[in-house]
Amino acid sequence: MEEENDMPNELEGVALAGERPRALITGITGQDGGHLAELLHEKGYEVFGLLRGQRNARREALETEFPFINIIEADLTDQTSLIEAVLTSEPKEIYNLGAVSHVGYSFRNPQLTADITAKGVLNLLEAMRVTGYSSKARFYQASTSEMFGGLDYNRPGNGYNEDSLFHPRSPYGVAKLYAHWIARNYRESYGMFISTGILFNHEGERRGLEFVTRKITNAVANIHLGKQEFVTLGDLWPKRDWGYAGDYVRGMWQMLQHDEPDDFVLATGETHSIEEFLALAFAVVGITDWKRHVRQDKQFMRPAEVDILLGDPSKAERVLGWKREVDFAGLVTRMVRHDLDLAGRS
Ligand code: NAP
Ligand code: G4F
Repeated sequence: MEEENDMPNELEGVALAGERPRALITGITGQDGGHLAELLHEKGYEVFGLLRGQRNARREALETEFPFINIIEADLTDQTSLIEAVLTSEPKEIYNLGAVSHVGYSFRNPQLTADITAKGVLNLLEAMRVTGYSSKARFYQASTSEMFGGLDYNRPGNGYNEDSLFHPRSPYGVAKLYAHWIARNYRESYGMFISTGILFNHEGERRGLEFVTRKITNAVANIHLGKQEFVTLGDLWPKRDWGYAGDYVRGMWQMLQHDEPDDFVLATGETHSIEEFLALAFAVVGITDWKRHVRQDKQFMRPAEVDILLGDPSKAERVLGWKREVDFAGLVTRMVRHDLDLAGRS
């Protein structure tokens, strides 16, 4: 592949002499944004985070937890603001994590999802081009296992890899597929250093309460402390390849340190149902008859479901040396313990 990039390949986790590498993160208020900001700060980067909205409710928490972040007000749907963001931050690396990321929400707001999750990426790539940053900065695109769709006909036995067929099952998955391909297209067309991470579900203490894992661990903690009786969920049979977000942001960074831009799956290679997650989460607080604490409601079911996701991370392990450290049981346990701690304090 033709490459026009003249950046140093070996940041090696330390600040360059006399100059700290600068990174711009979109989606800074989200789960991955927090983990990544922390990681890059530890590695000596100057971190810039894109914050949207006139009065973003998460601004104060962001400033308190991460006082080192340089906040830039911008929105993925507003190209002028993105041009400003690139010029202000002068980044060596751009991590595009901003998106409508909730699959259920994307069915209710498909056009907004397309504007932000799909076209927002194009806006950011064009902002790089018009500012001359297409050859100065490396770009990470947050692609997703939702693009595969989990249907029988395209499901490889040992897990989806970078060459597997796509069949997205939600407006979110479709928007992410556009984003994935426009990122690859800009890499091929303009020689930009663009890597995509096809990440399977990753969770942790920073996970939003609207996602099933955190909704469960938060409820388990409250039920254990007598503050809640049951949790109301949608379908319990779908299976996901669940890993820990801290492991996955390390993989994002590794992708941008590699000498060639490429596409990488990050996954654990294991898949578990929501029922299994529930059983394990309740077991952490000693509850075995967990079914009496779970109700189901159609409002949490989707018009089309992704039945099973299982990823094959062998390329990232081989090429990048990436390895996940937290396993399924470790993930569930740390999330429940974290929520017990939080619920105990409130
Ligand atoms: P998340 O917690 O939902 O965070 C999404 C972020 O996007 C938030 O910071 C949000 O900001 C920002 N955002 C939304 N609309 C925006 C706009 N118009 N302009 C700028 N920013 C906007 O998501 P996450 O779990 O950290 O995931 C990070 C990325 O990885 C997402 O692109 C997601 O789709 C993708 N991904 C996630 C997983 C996973 O399992 N977590 C797996 C594969 C791929 P506000 O606070 O202002 O809303
Ligand atoms: O936690 P979820 O909402 O995650 P989902 O749909 O797998 O999407 C997440 O992972 C993707 C990677 O594969 C990311 F790209 C995406 O941004 C997001 O981070 O739902 C997981 C499963 C689904 O089958 C859902 O139908 O849990 C099921 N579920 C059952 N009850 C529920 C609920 N999901 C949610 N959010 N809330 C429920 O009450």
